[in-house]
Amino acid sequence: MNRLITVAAAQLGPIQRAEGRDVVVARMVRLLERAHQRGANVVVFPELAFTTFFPRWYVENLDEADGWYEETLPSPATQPLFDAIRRYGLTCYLGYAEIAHEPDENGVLRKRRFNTSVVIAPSGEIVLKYRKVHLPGHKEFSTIRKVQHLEKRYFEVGNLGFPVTRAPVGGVDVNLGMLICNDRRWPESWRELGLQQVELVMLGYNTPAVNQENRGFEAPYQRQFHSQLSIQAGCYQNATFGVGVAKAGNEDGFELMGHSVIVNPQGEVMALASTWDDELIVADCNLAMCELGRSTIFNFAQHRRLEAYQRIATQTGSSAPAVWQPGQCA
Ligand code: CDT
Repeated sequence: MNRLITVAAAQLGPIQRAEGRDVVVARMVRLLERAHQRGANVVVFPELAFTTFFPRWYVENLDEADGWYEETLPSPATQPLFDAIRRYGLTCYLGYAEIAHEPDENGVLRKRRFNTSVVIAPSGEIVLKYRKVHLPGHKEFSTIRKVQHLEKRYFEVGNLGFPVTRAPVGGVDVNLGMLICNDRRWPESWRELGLQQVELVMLGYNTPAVNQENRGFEAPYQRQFHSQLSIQAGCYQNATFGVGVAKAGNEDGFELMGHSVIVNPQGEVMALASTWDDELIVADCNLAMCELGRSTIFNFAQHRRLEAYQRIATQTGSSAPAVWQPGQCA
């Protein structure tokens, strides 16, 4: 039985540091309107969609950075987005910087900061929340980098795991999961979702167009290759559709990669963005496609071998192997 939904990736062009939320939200509302006109049921926005990619800017005192975060969702500034979601009957993935006043791991109530995404139902209700687990970059100002990447300063590691929920999208019940940017490069993230029979992985990203630490081995064109490679492999190996959505273009002199993409459970690209601007790409996704991989080559219950995977959940860094000696077989 076919289970068809229409998925839209709503890529955002650059957002300058001086640009206000009202301007950005108006751009996002315009993309929702276009998504509705093109028959979309679900729309995916980028990571940290309301602001410039602020982890490139250093601030000494984090409280000075509060203007880049959301303490409530919706707020008066973001309400027009929620109104449009309701008006057009869309399900929506939204990435934003979150301030939460909640107890830490020691039970102490404090102001906490996360790189967060939510799924918003057509009613405006938030149905699922995820906080980014794989935070790249560094915590302190780096004197050797031309551009800072201070995610480890601005955010705590996400504490919600990798949740998946089954929720209606355009009249079809769909197993929905989320990742954020760097998470897409880690097979562990995808497998956590795959083990919950995810059918649509939504992820937003802000990927600098140049790797600051390329050491002569990573050309700019390989940034797109690595992004797509990761998303295509994640989709194929977990029998799911995936939507990767960029914030793209030149923000205050610093370039972010585009190439938003929609991928099917065969790992094939269904749609690819071609600009560094606000751009909508759309694909019709038959969720019945997820069943093939899930019931054959990636039938986890039949083929996974937990007894051989001990290192994966017990060892963080890699360790060098024992040196081979002639006459020994390890
Ligand atoms: N936002 C984000 O996670 N960006 C990373 C690049 C990190 S380079 C220090 C990414 O994986 O695209």
